Amino acid sequence: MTKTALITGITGQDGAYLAQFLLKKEYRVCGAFRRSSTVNLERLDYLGITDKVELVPLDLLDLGNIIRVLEKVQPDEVYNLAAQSFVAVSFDQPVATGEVTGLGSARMLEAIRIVNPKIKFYQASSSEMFGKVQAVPQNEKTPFYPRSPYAAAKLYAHWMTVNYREAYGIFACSGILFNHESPLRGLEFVTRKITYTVARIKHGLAKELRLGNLEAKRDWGYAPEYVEAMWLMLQADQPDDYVIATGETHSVREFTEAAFTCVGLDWRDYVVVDPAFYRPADVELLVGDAARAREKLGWQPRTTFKELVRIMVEADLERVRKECGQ
Ligand code: NDP
Ligand code: GDR
Repeated sequence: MTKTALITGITGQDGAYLAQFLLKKEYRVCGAFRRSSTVNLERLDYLGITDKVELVPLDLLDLGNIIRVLEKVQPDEVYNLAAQSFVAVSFDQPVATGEVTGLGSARMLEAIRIVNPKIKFYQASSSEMFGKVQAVPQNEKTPFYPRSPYAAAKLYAHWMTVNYREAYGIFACSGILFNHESPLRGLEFVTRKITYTVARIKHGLAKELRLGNLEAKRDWGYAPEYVEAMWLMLQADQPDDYVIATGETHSVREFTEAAFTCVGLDWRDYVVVDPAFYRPADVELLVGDAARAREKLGWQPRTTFKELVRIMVEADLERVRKECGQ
């Protein structure tokens, strides 16, 4: 029988890749988007799947709206990917971030409890919850120490997910995903900012790349592989929480160097450190241990750091070529 999935945050990076993955598995995919003056379907268009997804307006701020959408769509699985997901902005908009990223998940869980507690639920949790890290590498047992309003909101949503599982028996999983990137990553995030600017520099359209903290280290994986882990979690016999990561860490400086090397340039000739991009508090080192996911879900990353950088640089070179009509 055809399964139905409801994905919140369908217009974002992960929403688009997850929709593509579930369509291949012959799901009926309903994509929840928030109403705005211009709905951004760029990523679904990029993957050529806009017409294959049933789009439904949904705002995580509105419980009544969520309840009506669940009643109408009748999903078997809900993937809650919607969030104010940019850490830097969360320092300027802490309350709005809490409303969407924290309480938004609580509303979704509450709606599931009211409409149909048999719906399986995936929560997009984050390695940012480890923040000022208490152990290296981080796994599901590592204590959390959030370092931003975004991370604090995600931690609330994580514990609500655990609580709805334990209190009401809902099949609710929290995927603690480490950074994952792709050509569909938003331009405000450091990896895409780097690869897009490198492509513009290569085409003579930019002269410099302004960055903040070059020493921050992240465990960067490839987004299309990470959405597979979300699905695997909801197919397991029992609901649980899983770290999803590559187990390797690299600094922003290393990512920058690798991206410039892809186009035969020396990063030191172009990068300007600009304190405007520093955060009031930053997360200095993340590296995940995904052993539980490997053992229980059979999930493993496949794309290496160097391959990831190359995929992103090549996609941006192609984009910039088209943008300047070459
Ligand atoms: P994006 O920022 O690309 O996408 C976020 C999505 O949330 C967009 O579709 C956005 O819609 C939507 N959204 C924002 N506010 C609301 C709202 N009030 N109601 C409904 N929808 C809303 O994020 P990613 O795809 O990168 O990440 C997906 C999820 O995973 C997020 O929750 C993120 O915090 C989390 N995460 C991401 C990681 C990563 O490395 N990418 C790692 C760990 C966790 P719109 O297009 O209208 O802005
Ligand atoms: P992050 O991603 O905060 O890890 O959150 P981001 O790419 O924004 O920052 C990574 C690190 O790079 C440093 N940095 C810069 N960051 C940005 N955006 N712009 C810059 O110019 C810059 N210079 C240095 C940052 O200080 C930081 O240390 C992402 C999001 O997808 C979250 O939603 C998700 O939960 C986590 O990944 C896991």
